[in-house]
Amino acid sequence: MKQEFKLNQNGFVIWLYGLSGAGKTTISTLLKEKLSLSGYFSIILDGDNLRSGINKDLMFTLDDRLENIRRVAEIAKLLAQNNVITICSLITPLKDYRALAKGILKGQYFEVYIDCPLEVCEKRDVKGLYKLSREKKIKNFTGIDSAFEPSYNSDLVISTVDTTPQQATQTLYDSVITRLAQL
Ligand code: ADX
Repeated sequence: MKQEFKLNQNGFVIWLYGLSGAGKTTISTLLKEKLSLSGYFSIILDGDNLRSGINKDLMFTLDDRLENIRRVAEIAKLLAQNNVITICSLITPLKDYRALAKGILKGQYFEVYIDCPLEVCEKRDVKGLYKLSREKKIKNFTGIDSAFEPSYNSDLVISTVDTTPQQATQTLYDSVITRLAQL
């Protein structure tokens, strides 16, 4: 008799939010690697990638960001319902947006604030976008001329100022493994 294949893990959504340049993408990638080495299958849904495909019709107005978050949360829900651990990496700048994601994902939502002050993100300026924003060559840039509201009641807050990406990921990984064991 054929055996139906099913992932031997519970679905779960790790939602990383924070400013551009805070370290979300780096930590997502390292977390996926660590989870994989422990036998967990995960998928990354990254704002930048999604915006070049399924969300390429969306800009950075408040309404479009809301729709961006809604779509990603719905995709994450489908994946998590099929036992996939889903790592979402989006700025998700407003509390209301995070509340929307949480409302869609309910008990499977695990919110992580990747905490890095604007000055530090701007100094890193990995993609050169802060410079463009200061020169007014792009508009509605988060933290400069578009709002960012941190909330310190997230499930986890990880500062990326005085830690290496590996240390930050280890903290996140430990917390995720604890939560997975409770599901
Ligand atoms: S969100 O606000 O809707 O959650 P999302 O995470 O999808 O944002 O996309 C953010 C990425 O888009 C940034 O990492 C950056 O590379 C790029 N980007 C381009 N323009 C902007 C902008 N005006 N504000 C923020 N990010 C921007």
